[in-house]
Amino acid sequence: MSTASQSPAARQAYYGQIAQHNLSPLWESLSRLIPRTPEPKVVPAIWRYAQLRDLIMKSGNIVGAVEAVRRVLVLENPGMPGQATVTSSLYAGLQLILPGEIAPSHRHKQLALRFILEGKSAYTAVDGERLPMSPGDYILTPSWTWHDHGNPQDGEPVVWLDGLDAPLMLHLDAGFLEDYPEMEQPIRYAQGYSFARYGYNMVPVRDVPKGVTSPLLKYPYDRSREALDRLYRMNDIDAWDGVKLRYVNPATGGYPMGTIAPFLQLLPKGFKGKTYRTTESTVFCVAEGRGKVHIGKESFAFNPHDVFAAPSWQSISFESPNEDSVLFSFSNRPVLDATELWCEERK
Ligand code: 1HN
Repeated sequence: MSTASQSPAARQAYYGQIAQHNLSPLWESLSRLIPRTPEPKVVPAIWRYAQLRDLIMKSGNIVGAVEAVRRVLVLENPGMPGQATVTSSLYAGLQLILPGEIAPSHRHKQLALRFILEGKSAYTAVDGERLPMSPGDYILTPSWTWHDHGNPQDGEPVVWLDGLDAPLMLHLDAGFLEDYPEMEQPIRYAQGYSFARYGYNMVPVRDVPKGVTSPLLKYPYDRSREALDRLYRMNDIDAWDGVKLRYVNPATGGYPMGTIAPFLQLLPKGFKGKTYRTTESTVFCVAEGRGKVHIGKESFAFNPHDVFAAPSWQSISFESPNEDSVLFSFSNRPVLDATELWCEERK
Protein backbone atom coordinates (compact mmCIF):
# COMPACT_ATOMS: atom_id res chain seq x y z
CA MET A 1 0.00 0.00 0.00
CA SER A 2 1.27 3.46 -0.89
CA THR A 3 2.14 5.92 1.87
CA ALA A 4 2.16 8.85 -0.58
CA SER A 5 -0.91 10.32 1.10
CA GLN A 6 1.20 11.46 4.07
CA SER A 7 0.81 15.17 4.89
CA PRO A 8 3.52 17.71 3.83
CA ALA A 9 4.28 18.23 7.51
CA ALA A 10 4.90 14.53 7.98
CA ARG A 11 7.25 14.52 5.01
CA GLN A 12 9.20 17.48 6.38
CA ALA A 13 9.46 15.79 9.73
CA TYR A 14 10.73 12.67 8.00
CA TYR A 15 13.32 14.69 6.05
CA GLY A 16 14.47 16.16 9.35
CA GLN A 17 14.82 12.70 10.84
CA ILE A 18 16.87 11.26 8.00
CA ALA A 19 19.07 14.40 7.80
CA GLN A 20 20.37 13.51 11.27
CA HIS A 21 21.81 10.37 9.69
CA ASN A 22 23.37 12.26 6.73
CA LEU A 23 20.64 11.11 4.39
CA SER A 24 18.51 13.03 1.94
CA PRO A 25 15.58 12.07 -0.30
CA LEU A 26 16.70 11.67 -3.91
CA TRP A 27 13.15 12.27 -5.12
CA GLU A 28 13.50 15.93 -4.09
CA SER A 29 16.81 16.48 -5.93
CA LEU A 30 16.84 14.08 -8.87
CA SER A 31 16.20 16.70 -11.54
CA ARG A 32 19.00 18.92 -10.17
CA LEU A 33 21.43 16.01 -9.92
CA ILE A 34 20.64 14.68 -13.40
CA PRO A 35 19.25 17.56 -15.49
CA ARG A 36 17.68 16.72 -18.86
CA THR A 37 20.29 18.87 -20.61
CA PRO A 38 23.44 20.55 -19.23
CA GLU A 39 22.54 23.35 -16.81
CA PRO A 40 25.80 25.20 -16.18
CA LYS A 41 25.96 27.60 -13.26
CA VAL A 42 28.50 29.61 -15.24
CA VAL A 43 27.15 32.11 -17.72
CA PRO A 44 28.39 33.59 -21.01
CA ALA A 45 30.74 36.42 -20.04
CA ILE A 46 33.32 38.75 -21.57
CA TRP A 47 36.32 40.57 -20.11
CA ARG A 48 37.23 43.59 -22.22
CA TYR A 49 40.96 44.25 -22.33
CA ALA A 50 40.58 47.96 -23.02
CA GLN A 51 38.71 48.28 -19.71
CA LEU A 52 41.11 46.02 -17.78
CA ARG A 53 44.54 47.03 -19.02
CA ASP A 54 44.99 49.95 -16.62
CA LEU A 55 43.85 47.81 -13.70
CA ILE A 56 46.29 45.06 -14.65
CA MET A 57 49.15 47.56 -14.84
CA LYS A 58 48.06 48.99 -11.48
CA SER A 59 48.43 45.56 -9.87
CA GLY A 60 52.17 46.14 -10.38
CA ASN A 61 52.02 48.85 -7.69
CA ILE A 62 49.84 46.80 -5.36
CA VAL A 63 52.00 43.71 -4.97
CA GLY A 64 55.41 42.43 -6.12
CA ALA A 65 55.83 39.22 -8.10
CA VAL A 66 57.69 37.45 -5.27
CA GLU A 67 55.12 38.28 -2.61
CA ALA A 68 52.24 37.47 -4.95
CA VAL A 69 54.00 34.30 -6.23
CA ARG A 70 51.88 34.91 -9.34
CA ARG A 71 50.50 38.43 -9.93
CA VAL A 72 47.26 37.52 -11.60
CA LEU A 73 43.78 38.97 -11.89
CA VAL A 74 41.47 35.98 -11.95
CA LEU A 75 38.65 36.01 -14.49
CA GLU A 76 35.72 35.03 -12.30
CA ASN A 77 32.60 33.88 -14.04
CA PRO A 78 29.74 36.03 -12.69
CA GLY A 79 27.59 32.88 -12.44
CA MET A 80 30.00 31.44 -9.84
CA PRO A 81 31.48 34.45 -8.04
CA GLY A 82 34.32 33.94 -5.56
CA GLN A 83 35.28 30.54 -6.94
CA ALA A 84 38.17 31.43 -9.25
CA THR A 85 36.46 29.67 -12.10
CA VAL A 86 35.81 30.89 -15.64
CA THR A 87 33.86 27.80 -16.73
CA SER A 88 32.87 24.93 -14.47
CA SER A 89 36.12 23.08 -15.19
CA LEU A 90 38.56 25.80 -16.30
CA TYR A 91 40.43 28.66 -14.69
CA ALA A 92 41.61 31.78 -16.50
CA GLY A 93 43.61 34.79 -15.32
CA LEU A 94 45.61 37.73 -16.65
CA GLN A 95 49.18 37.75 -15.37
CA LEU A 96 51.59 40.70 -15.26
CA ILE A 97 55.36 40.52 -14.89
CA LEU A 98 57.36 43.72 -14.70
CA PRO A 99 60.98 44.37 -15.75
CA GLY A 100 63.42 43.03 -13.16
CA GLU A 101 60.94 40.59 -11.63
CA ILE A 102 61.05 36.85 -11.11
CA ALA A 103 57.94 34.81 -10.31
CA PRO A 104 59.44 32.03 -8.15
CA SER A 105 59.67 28.43 -9.28
CA HIS A 106 57.12 25.84 -8.25
CA ARG A 107 55.21 22.92 -9.72
CA HIS A 108 51.70 21.57 -9.40
CA LYS A 109 49.57 18.75 -10.76
CA GLN A 110 47.26 21.36 -12.27
CA LEU A 111 48.46 21.96 -15.80
CA ALA A 112 48.65 25.42 -17.27
CA LEU A 113 48.86 27.15 -20.61
CA ARG A 114 49.92 30.70 -21.45
CA PHE A 115 48.71 32.79 -24.34
CA ILE A 116 50.84 35.92 -24.59
CA LEU A 117 49.00 39.23 -24.99
CA GLU A 118 51.57 42.02 -24.86
CA GLY A 119 55.25 42.62 -24.29
CA LYS A 120 58.20 40.69 -25.66
CA SER A 121 60.92 40.71 -23.06
CA ALA A 122 59.75 38.05 -20.59
CA TYR A 123 60.38 34.34 -20.54
CA THR A 124 59.01 31.36 -18.72
CA ALA A 125 61.24 28.49 -17.74
CA VAL A 126 59.61 25.07 -17.98
CA ASP A 127 61.28 21.79 -17.14
CA GLY A 128 64.82 23.11 -17.58
CA GLU A 129 64.27 25.19 -20.74
CA ARG A 130 63.84 28.93 -20.97
CA LEU A 131 61.07 29.89 -23.38
CA PRO A 132 61.00 33.54 -24.56
CA MET A 133 57.46 34.90 -24.77
CA SER A 134 56.05 36.86 -27.73
CA PRO A 135 52.49 38.00 -28.34
CA GLY A 136 50.33 35.18 -29.71
CA ASP A 137 52.62 32.37 -28.55
CA TYR A 138 50.93 29.39 -26.92
CA ILE A 139 53.17 27.95 -24.21
CA LEU A 140 52.65 24.81 -22.13
CA THR A 141 53.27 24.24 -18.47
CA PRO A 142 52.60 20.50 -18.23
CA SER A 143 51.46 18.90 -15.01
CA TRP A 144 54.17 18.67 -12.31
CA THR A 145 56.85 20.56 -14.29
CA TRP A 146 58.93 23.18 -12.48
CA HIS A 147 58.13 26.63 -13.82
CA ASP A 148 59.20 30.18 -13.07
CA HIS A 149 58.81 33.37 -15.04
CA GLY A 150 61.23 36.26 -15.46
CA ASN A 151 61.63 39.62 -17.11
CA PRO A 152 65.03 41.36 -17.43
CA GLN A 153 65.71 44.76 -15.89
CA ASP A 154 65.66 46.48 -19.29
CA GLY A 155 62.42 44.77 -20.35
CA GLU A 156 58.85 46.00 -20.62
CA PRO A 157 55.67 44.97 -18.77
CA VAL A 158 54.46 41.64 -20.14
CA VAL A 159 50.88 40.37 -19.86
CA TRP A 160 49.52 36.96 -20.71
CA LEU A 161 46.41 34.86 -20.30
CA ASP A 162 46.78 31.82 -18.06
CA GLY A 163 44.52 28.79 -18.48
CA LEU A 164 44.50 25.99 -15.92
CA ASP A 165 42.43 22.93 -15.12
CA ALA A 166 42.34 23.97 -11.44
CA PRO A 167 38.52 23.84 -10.97
CA LEU A 168 38.43 20.32 -12.39
CA MET A 169 41.28 19.34 -10.07
CA LEU A 170 39.34 20.72 -7.10
CA HIS A 171 36.43 18.44 -8.02
CA LEU A 172 38.78 15.48 -8.27
CA ASP A 173 40.82 16.34 -5.13
CA ALA A 174 43.91 15.25 -7.01
CA GLY A 175 46.10 18.38 -6.87
CA PHE A 176 49.49 18.88 -5.23
CA LEU A 177 51.81 21.90 -5.14
CA GLU A 178 55.51 22.05 -4.35
CA ASP A 179 57.84 25.07 -4.14
CA TYR A 180 61.30 24.87 -5.68
CA PRO A 181 63.96 25.51 -2.99
CA GLU A 182 65.34 28.46 -5.00
CA MET A 183 63.76 31.29 -6.95
CA GLU A 184 64.68 29.81 -10.30
CA GLN A 185 65.15 26.25 -11.46
CA PRO A 186 68.44 25.41 -13.18
CA ILE A 187 68.45 25.74 -16.96
CA ARG A 188 69.47 22.40 -18.47
CA TYR A 189 68.74 22.92 -22.17
CA ALA A 190 69.67 25.52 -24.80
CA GLN A 191 67.02 28.02 -25.80
CA GLY A 192 64.93 26.59 -28.64
CA TYR A 193 65.83 22.97 -27.81
CA SER A 194 62.30 21.53 -27.60
CA PHE A 195 61.33 23.41 -30.77
CA ALA A 196 64.34 22.06 -32.67
CA ARG A 197 63.42 18.52 -31.60
CA TYR A 198 59.66 18.66 -32.09
CA GLY A 199 58.74 21.84 -33.94
CA TYR A 200 59.28 20.70 -37.55
CA ASN A 201 56.92 17.73 -38.00
CA MET A 202 59.80 15.46 -37.07
CA VAL A 203 60.86 13.85 -33.83
CA PRO A 204 64.22 12.48 -32.73
CA VAL A 205 64.57 8.98 -34.13
CA ARG A 206 64.92 7.09 -30.87
CA ASP A 207 62.18 9.02 -29.11
CA VAL A 208 59.37 7.10 -27.47
CA PRO A 209 56.36 9.30 -26.57
CA LYS A 210 56.03 9.63 -22.80
CA GLY A 211 52.39 9.78 -21.71
CA VAL A 212 49.98 12.26 -23.24
CA THR A 213 51.95 15.48 -22.78
CA SER A 214 53.53 17.26 -25.72
CA PRO A 215 57.33 17.46 -25.64
CA LEU A 216 57.00 20.69 -27.65
CA LEU A 217 56.71 23.44 -25.06
CA LYS A 218 56.05 26.50 -27.23
CA TYR A 219 53.96 26.97 -30.37
CA PRO A 220 55.12 30.34 -31.77
CA TYR A 221 52.41 32.59 -33.15
CA ASP A 222 54.03 33.26 -36.53
CA ARG A 223 53.92 29.54 -37.43
CA SER A 224 50.31 29.00 -36.31
CA ARG A 225 49.20 32.24 -37.93
CA GLU A 226 50.88 31.30 -41.19
CA ALA A 227 48.97 28.00 -41.30
CA LEU A 228 45.67 29.84 -40.89
CA ASP A 229 46.62 32.36 -43.52
CA ARG A 230 47.57 29.71 -46.09
CA LEU A 231 44.33 27.81 -45.61
CA TYR A 232 42.40 31.07 -45.84
CA ARG A 233 44.05 31.83 -49.19
CA MET A 234 43.08 28.34 -50.34
CA ASN A 235 39.53 29.15 -49.28
CA ASP A 236 39.39 26.24 -46.82
CA ILE A 237 36.78 27.97 -44.70
CA ASP A 238 34.24 26.20 -42.50
CA ALA A 239 30.78 27.80 -42.29
CA TRP A 240 30.76 27.56 -38.47
CA ASP A 241 34.41 28.00 -37.49
CA GLY A 242 36.09 29.94 -40.28
CA VAL A 243 39.56 28.41 -40.51
CA LYS A 244 40.07 26.55 -37.23
CA LEU A 245 43.08 24.46 -36.28
CA ARG A 246 43.76 22.37 -33.23
CA TYR A 247 47.23 22.46 -31.68
CA VAL A 248 48.68 18.95 -31.48
CA ASN A 249 51.19 16.96 -29.52
CA PRO A 250 53.65 16.28 -32.39
CA ALA A 251 54.65 12.94 -30.93
CA THR A 252 51.13 11.50 -30.78
CA GLY A 253 48.77 13.70 -32.81
CA GLY A 254 46.66 14.05 -29.65
CA TYR A 255 46.03 17.15 -27.59
CA PRO A 256 49.15 18.83 -26.19
CA MET A 257 48.08 18.22 -22.59
CA GLY A 258 45.67 15.84 -20.91
CA THR A 259 42.80 18.07 -19.82
CA ILE A 260 42.87 21.22 -21.97
CA ALA A 261 42.61 21.45 -25.76
CA PRO A 262 43.87 24.64 -27.46
CA PHE A 263 42.75 25.98 -30.83
CA LEU A 264 43.44 28.91 -33.15
CA GLN A 265 40.90 30.13 -35.69
CA LEU A 266 40.64 32.82 -38.31
CA LEU A 267 37.33 34.50 -39.05
CA PRO A 268 37.74 36.08 -42.49
CA LYS A 269 36.59 39.64 -43.08
CA GLY A 270 32.86 39.50 -43.85
CA PHE A 271 32.40 36.14 -42.06
CA LYS A 272 28.97 35.44 -40.62
CA GLY A 273 29.23 32.01 -39.03
CA LYS A 274 26.49 29.45 -38.56
CA THR A 275 25.38 28.41 -35.07
CA TYR A 276 26.66 25.37 -33.15
CA ARG A 277 26.74 24.06 -29.64
CA THR A 278 28.89 21.46 -27.94
CA THR A 279 29.23 19.93 -24.49
CA GLU A 280 32.65 21.49 -24.10
CA SER A 281 33.24 24.63 -22.10
CA THR A 282 35.50 27.06 -23.92
CA VAL A 283 37.49 30.20 -23.15
CA PHE A 284 38.23 32.39 -26.17
CA CYS A 285 40.89 35.10 -26.39
CA VAL A 286 41.03 37.59 -29.25
CA ALA A 287 44.50 37.54 -30.79
CA GLU A 288 43.64 40.00 -33.58
CA GLY A 289 40.71 41.84 -35.02
CA ARG A 290 37.24 42.88 -34.04
CA GLY A 291 33.88 41.20 -34.39
CA LYS A 292 30.90 39.86 -32.59
CA VAL A 293 30.10 36.62 -30.82
CA HIS A 294 26.69 35.26 -29.83
CA ILE A 295 26.70 32.86 -26.87
CA GLY A 296 23.32 31.59 -25.69
CA LYS A 297 21.15 34.66 -25.16
CA GLU A 298 24.13 37.04 -25.03
CA SER A 299 25.89 38.94 -27.80
CA PHE A 300 29.28 40.54 -27.25
CA ALA A 301 31.27 42.83 -29.52
CA PHE A 302 34.92 41.78 -29.18
CA ASN A 303 38.19 43.63 -29.60
CA PRO A 304 41.85 42.60 -29.43
CA HIS A 305 42.83 40.73 -26.23
CA ASP A 306 39.26 40.44 -24.96
CA VAL A 307 38.51 37.12 -23.28
CA PHE A 308 35.10 35.47 -23.32
CA ALA A 309 33.66 32.30 -21.82
CA ALA A 310 31.21 29.95 -23.52
CA PRO A 311 29.56 27.47 -21.12
CA SER A 312 28.52 23.97 -22.17
CA TRP A 313 25.61 23.49 -24.56
CA GLN A 314 25.05 27.18 -25.29
CA SER A 315 24.66 28.09 -28.94
CA ILE A 316 27.70 29.91 -30.36
CA SER A 317 28.21 31.88 -33.56
CA PHE A 318 30.76 34.43 -34.76
CA GLU A 319 30.73 37.45 -37.01
CA SER A 320 33.69 39.40 -38.27
CA PRO A 321 32.14 42.01 -40.56
CA ASN A 322 34.94 44.54 -41.05
CA GLU A 323 38.29 42.79 -40.72
CA ASP A 324 39.93 39.41 -40.31
CA SER A 325 39.83 38.20 -36.70
CA VAL A 326 41.95 35.56 -35.03
CA LEU A 327 40.75 33.78 -31.90
CA PHE A 328 42.78 31.58 -29.60
CA SER A 329 40.66 29.27 -27.48
CA PHE A 330 40.97 26.47 -24.97
CA SER A 331 38.42 23.96 -23.77
CA ASN A 332 37.97 20.88 -21.61
CA ARG A 333 37.48 18.74 -24.71
CA PRO A 334 40.18 16.12 -23.94
CA VAL A 335 38.27 15.14 -20.80
CA LEU A 336 35.02 14.86 -22.75
CA ASP A 337 36.69 12.84 -25.51
CA ALA A 338 38.24 10.44 -23.03
CA THR A 339 34.87 9.86 -21.38
CA GLU A 340 32.83 9.84 -24.62
CA LEU A 341 30.92 12.88 -23.38
CA TRP A 342 31.73 15.24 -26.21
CA CYS A 343 28.92 15.95 -28.61
CA GLU A 344 28.05 18.74 -30.98
CA GLU A 345 25.02 20.07 -32.81
CA ARG A 346 25.51 22.19 -35.92
CA LYS A 347 22.55 24.16 -37.16
C1 1HN B 1 50.24 29.30 -11.46
O1 1HN B 1 51.24 28.51 -11.04
C2 1HN B 1 50.46 30.23 -12.45
O2 1HN B 1 52.67 29.54 -12.84
C3 1HN B 1 49.43 31.03 -12.88
O3 1HN B 1 52.04 31.37 -13.73
C4 1HN B 1 48.17 30.93 -12.36
C5 1HN B 1 46.65 29.87 -10.82
C6 1HN B 1 46.40 28.94 -9.85
C7 1HN B 1 47.40 28.12 -9.39
C8 1HN B 1 48.68 28.21 -9.90
C9 1HN B 1 51.82 30.39 -13.05
C10 1HN B 1 47.93 29.99 -11.36
C11 1HN B 1 48.95 29.16 -10.91
